[in-house]
Amino acid sequence: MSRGLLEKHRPFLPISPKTPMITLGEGDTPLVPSSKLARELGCPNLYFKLESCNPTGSFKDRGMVVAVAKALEAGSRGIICASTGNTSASAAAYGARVGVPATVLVPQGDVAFGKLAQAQAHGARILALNGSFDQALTLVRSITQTHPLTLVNSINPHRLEGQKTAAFEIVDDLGEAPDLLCIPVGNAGNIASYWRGFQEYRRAGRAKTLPKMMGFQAEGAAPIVLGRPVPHPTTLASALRIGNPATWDGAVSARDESGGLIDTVTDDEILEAYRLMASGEGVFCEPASAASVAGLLKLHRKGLDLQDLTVVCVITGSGLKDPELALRFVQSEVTEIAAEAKEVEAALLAPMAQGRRAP
Ligand code: AN7
Repeated sequence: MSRGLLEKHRPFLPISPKTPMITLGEGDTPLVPSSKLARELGCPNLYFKLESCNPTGSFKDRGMVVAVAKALEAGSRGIICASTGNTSASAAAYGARVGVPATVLVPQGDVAFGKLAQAQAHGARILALNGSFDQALTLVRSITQTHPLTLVNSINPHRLEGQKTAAFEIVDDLGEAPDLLCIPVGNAGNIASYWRGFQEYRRAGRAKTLPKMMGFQAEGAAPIVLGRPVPHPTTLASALRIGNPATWDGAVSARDESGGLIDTVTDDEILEAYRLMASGEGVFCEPASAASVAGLLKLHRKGLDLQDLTVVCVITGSGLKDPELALRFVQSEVTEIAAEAKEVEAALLAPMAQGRRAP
């Protein structure tokens, strides 16, 4: 039986005797060794932290379970968030789980279909904003000043507390911190959480070293790399369409204190990594998650020797969130046949045609 994240990581979390120990089975996600990329990059110690294996298919559940437990403890009447999709799916699921109504503000037309379907299935109130994620976040910040709703974006400190537990698990699995942690950066909460987690674990004597934090933003949505907000962020990785990250300072601290970097990856590089992960590693991630792998590929191309480094790429969300994108951007072929054995045989003998690849 799943103990759940709150129970498992209790000593490191803001849990009081009154905190309800809710769970949907979040956390404890697999750290899977790479097969193909490890060889191609000359990086024998390359691992993927599959946060896509969380209950709603993304890392957001780690922070959400803490934020919702604390909201319940405080007697909250409702939770609200702005989201590029995954936060809303997670808030909707945990809200449904504990019977607290969830309201989510999403940028209209900008959220992957699967994420919206999740929020709808869990019964959240969905407000599709004629505007950007950044505007949605500004709105929920101001609404929660005057309405008795709990904000469950990563501005809520309990979210980052929960998300740091992924760093603990990586150290537990490897027996030490990795040398490099590659991670996508959007609203920048996650990179700050991991950094906090690695530091706390070291202070607690569970690790001797700290990783370099290697964050990657999509080129068209790279405010931290540019050093200024981006008014109209664009990238095919819809989860990363964020122009003014809430945890900007935390991400910069993680980068600078760890001796890491925050760099850009192009949409083409994201797609290349997305395809490689699916067809070469058997890991179907969402494009935003592929940014971490795209970043590692970029480091390799620039000549970084990965032979003696232990590297973890965080796979933040599942490819199932956006099946339409997969069909648009991967080589695929569906052969229609009659329901007869000879047709199956003929199809098996025919060479696989080169599938169509969309531009
Ligand atoms: C798959 O759901 O911001 O840098 O509103 O869905 O911690 O924001 C999602 C972000 C990476 C970026 N990977 O993480 C939201 C939202 C996936 C994501 C990120 C997101 P942060």
